[in-house]
Amino acid sequence: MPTQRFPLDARWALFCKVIDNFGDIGVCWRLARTLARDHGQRVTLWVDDPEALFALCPSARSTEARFLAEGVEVRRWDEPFEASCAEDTVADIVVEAFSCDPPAAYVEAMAQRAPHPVWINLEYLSAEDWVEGCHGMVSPHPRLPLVKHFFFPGFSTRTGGLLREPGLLDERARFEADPALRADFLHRLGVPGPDGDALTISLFGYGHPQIASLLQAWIGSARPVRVLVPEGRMVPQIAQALGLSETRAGTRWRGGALELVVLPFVPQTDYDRLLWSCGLNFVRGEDSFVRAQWAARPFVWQIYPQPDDAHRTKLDAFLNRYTHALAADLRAPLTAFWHAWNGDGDPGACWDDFASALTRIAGHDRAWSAALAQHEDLATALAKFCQAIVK
Ligand code: TRH
Repeated sequence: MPTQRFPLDARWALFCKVIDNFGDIGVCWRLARTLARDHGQRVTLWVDDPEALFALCPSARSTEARFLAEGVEVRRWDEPFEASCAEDTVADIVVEAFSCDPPAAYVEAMAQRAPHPVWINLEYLSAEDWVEGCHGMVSPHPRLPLVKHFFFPGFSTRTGGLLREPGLLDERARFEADPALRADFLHRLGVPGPDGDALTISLFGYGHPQIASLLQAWIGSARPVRVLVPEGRMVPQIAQALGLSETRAGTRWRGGALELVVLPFVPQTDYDRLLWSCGLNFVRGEDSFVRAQWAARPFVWQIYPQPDDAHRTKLDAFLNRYTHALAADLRAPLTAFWHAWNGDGDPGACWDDFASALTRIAGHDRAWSAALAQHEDLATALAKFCQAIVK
């Protein structure tokens, strides 16, 4: 479904607390940017840790508490939050990401404003069935005349959908159609020469206790494997397993069928190009997980671990949806590898079966991505949702 620019002309405030890693700011920055750039909205992004934003968007770097980046006004969310700061900026639509609780002074100012702003809690992404029932539910404030609306991303038309910028899939198609774009992109990242018949893999993850076993499987693989690892938590573990003394971007290692290259952590817009350049993408958390699906290539998801193994239910809910239309002889190796990569099994031992299935799984990923693209994207769905509340 082509993304439509929506008619709303509103002031938005997005609140983002960086709990850890890059997923909180990754989702908020992507939403803020698409609302401002693609849909002409006036957006302020309040973030408590702008450094995380600068990692995703180095050109935004600023020492100011308030600055403009790619059409978005970014403001540092300091505590204590000054009430005057809230009063002059209360927006028409207030989005708190992942129940991060906007500052009390801001919420008080929302209650003073007439009409009251639309208040959204943007939830975490899950493929579980209960999400459809909870999407759009409301929660009245215990004391103030305000109502919070729960907006759930998701994989069905009865949810808020997935973030997908207009033109993203056309951009991917142009990139895929022009091998020179890919070669130039990889060259700029320090990846040496063409990959020949190697399987090129991007490896983004939280680290893995059994990474050594997977590296051994790649070293002994029949097909050459070129692994591109962005700087981050995975690299020290790999360095230890391979005995590397260097861990910085530019580090290369060869052994058996494996060629490994440490990449710089790329800007968020380039991360899509990295995914489009690979035959298999290891992704994690929430935002990279969604981008791998827009890349329409085989991928492996390392889910964010939660207490009491709650993430396992979430993992299987996604696997059930995603592999529903997959032939049983492909579903089994895919599921075994995904489980192993999430701590239930040995990824090295599952690699060969999974690798043999990849060519056919790739066809499925194409279809899966195209089917998801039939749904309305999250920014459009959110704006329509807010507009319906205002009316
Ligand atoms: O970093 P993540 O693991 O994020 C999270 C957080 O841990 C969060 O607390 C949790 O709630 C959430 O997961 C579920 O993974 P994620 O969501 O994929 O975010 C990574 C972002 O980093 C994403 O926007 C892509 C981006 N990125 C780059 O811009 N450049 C890179 O080189 C890489 C590897 C990633």
